[in-house]
Amino acid sequence: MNQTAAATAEKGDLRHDWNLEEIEQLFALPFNDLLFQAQQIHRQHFEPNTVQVSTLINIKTGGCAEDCGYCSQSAHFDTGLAREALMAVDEVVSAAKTAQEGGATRFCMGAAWRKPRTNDMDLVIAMIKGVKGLGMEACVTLGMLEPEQVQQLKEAGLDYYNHNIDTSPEYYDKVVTTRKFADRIDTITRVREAGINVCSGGILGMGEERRDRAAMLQELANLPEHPGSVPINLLVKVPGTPLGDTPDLDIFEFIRTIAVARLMMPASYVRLSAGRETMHDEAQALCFLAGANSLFYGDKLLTTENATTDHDKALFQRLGIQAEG
Ligand code: SAM
Ligand code: DTB
Ligand code: SF4
Repeated sequence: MNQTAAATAEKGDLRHDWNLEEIEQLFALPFNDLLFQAQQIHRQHFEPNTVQVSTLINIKTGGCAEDCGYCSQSAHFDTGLAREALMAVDEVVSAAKTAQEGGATRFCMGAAWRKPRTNDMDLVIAMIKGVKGLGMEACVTLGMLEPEQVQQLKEAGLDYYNHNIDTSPEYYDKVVTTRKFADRIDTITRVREAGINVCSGGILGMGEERRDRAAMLQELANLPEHPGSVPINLLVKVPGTPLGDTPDLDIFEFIRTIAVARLMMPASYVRLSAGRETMHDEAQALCFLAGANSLFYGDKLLTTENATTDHDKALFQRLGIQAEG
């Protein structure tokens, strides 16, 4: 079947009918075969040495009502993080300008909300308009959305909405209990149906099995449209969270997951996301070979450290990678 998967993707068809067994067979390929196939598919859809660069900002920090077991910002855990109110619009837009000067083409604004309140939306919309006014793409991640909020975001010109499914439906309640997997899919559906690009992926290394990683990719690829952007995060272990001392995932399993995501969603940007700060350069290089073609650029993610911009500039140079745009 691996031949079938590769052959189908070669024809340029985007499949939405993946079954778990065939995905697990891709995972089980010898590492070199898997990376070779993924790189071949990657080259049919993308310029191979170009990486899309997004910069993150946390526009509202901490105090979140949800209990996501990985998150520094949940009010359920004591992680020592100080809560902060929603940032001012001009501060956000000036941070976007700095990111643009540094080479980012997309600015992603994250808020520690279960869902935005009606009053919050006006400010978020002003932020989106400010970022768009600079000529950058705007992305926000605000939690669950009501249909009218989705419409407001669309009217503001939002390019991407990030809403991760994070893990398999089966493993979901081991990670978060304050919402259901289906809630995530509902918001993703509303966003897609409003014509906003979906950014959705997940986190690896939360103690899940390979079968969960396969099932997570199955959920993403079998959506009516593949998400335009698929962030693959490696768990950042935050002390004080339930997942703070989860054993390390074998880095080759992380790279395999990137390769399988590339094979299943050939035309999507696969983003090498959280976790780069602790990743060796060699592992990151293998992620690019496996088909990752987007990353978060900037010294900070939302609340934790990212690989530094100086380090990334040097890595791009050593690998002959160009930033897109
Ligand atoms: N509150 C909104 C939500 O959960 O949809 C938006 C912000 S939330 C911090 C965005 C995403 O960041 C999560 O879905 C998760 O995938 C990722 N994330 C959060 N904490 C992480 C961690 N410690 N390690 C890796 N990824 C993390
Ligand atoms: C995504 O998939 N990863 C980003 C972004 N989308 C919002 C967030 C990573 C957060 C890492 C932990 C932190 O900095 O708090
Ligand atoms: Fe809240 Fe998002 Fe963190 Fe979950 S991941 S606790 S929803 S900020």
